[in-house]
Amino acid sequence: MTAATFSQWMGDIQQRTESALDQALPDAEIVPARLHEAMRYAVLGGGKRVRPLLVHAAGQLTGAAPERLDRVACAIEMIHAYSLVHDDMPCMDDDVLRRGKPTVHVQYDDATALLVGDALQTQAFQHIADAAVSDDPQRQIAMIRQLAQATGSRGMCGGQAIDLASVGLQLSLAELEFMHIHKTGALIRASINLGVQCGRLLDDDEMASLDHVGKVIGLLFQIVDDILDTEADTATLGKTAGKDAANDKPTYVSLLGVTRARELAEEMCQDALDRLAAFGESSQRLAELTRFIVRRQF
Ligand code: GRG
Repeated sequence: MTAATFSQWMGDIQQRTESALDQALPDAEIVPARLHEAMRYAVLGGGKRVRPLLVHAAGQLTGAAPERLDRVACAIEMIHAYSLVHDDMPCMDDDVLRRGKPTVHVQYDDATALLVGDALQTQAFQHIADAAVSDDPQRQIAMIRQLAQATGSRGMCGGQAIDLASVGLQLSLAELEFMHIHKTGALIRASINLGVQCGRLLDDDEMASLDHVGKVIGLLFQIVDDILDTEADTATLGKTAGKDAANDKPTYVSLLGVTRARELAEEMCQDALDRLAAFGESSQRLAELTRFIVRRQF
């Protein structure tokens, strides 16, 4: 394992992801220039890049080539950026601030924001299909299928539909969990599963264990997001704080209170770390990243 500290590693992956995304997106001068400029505005120069970090950390478990991980990381980050652009639109969460700057529909217009999301989603699938991310073409097709499932109506879009239908309702913990396993969790889980599959094959038990880790990290990411929405300020988050309560949305905090929500996130973190311990040193970055996600301040 490299001697770099976790924060050096994180900075390195964030930097290489920025440059890989810059390369992967169409130039802002290419016609239709306004759409391409807005796509770049949505993706570049912001965000924690948690999903690319997860892809790279997971890839270390199977010795995956960094270039393959970049490709998967870019595809997933483009899908994530698309979801943020659409989520911020007036027909959904109606927000004006994202990653510390005006949201895409504010900076451009609604129609452009819609097209940015559409184009980023298709660009993501083109990007992951354009070059080998596995030695086995059948596995590559399976990976693309998994990403499609995580993104669509049985994944992130489905979770978003449940979220929109839940405003003003009192959900049970199980219902809240179901929503977030899909809305936020599916793409986070896919980040780990796809990152792992860029390298050597693992057996079914190992894959199942890492899939469980992905599910747990997806949920704890959302619990922390709910806590930060109540505790952090808008400047720190780079997005409007306090939106969940203002929109009467059910959250882990509204259901459990901050103290229990924080405890639950720590319990889930420990569950993930216990599973990762079985993979020894190769899981170091994923374990560190899990702790970072729980303790993050933004
Ligand atoms: C519009 C199809 C569609 C889906 C939207 C993920 C999502 C579904 C909406 C985002 C709204 C939201 C605030 C969800 C909570 C968790 C989350 C995904 C937060 C944003 O992700 P971060 O913190 O953002 O990784 P950065 O900007 O750091 O990339």
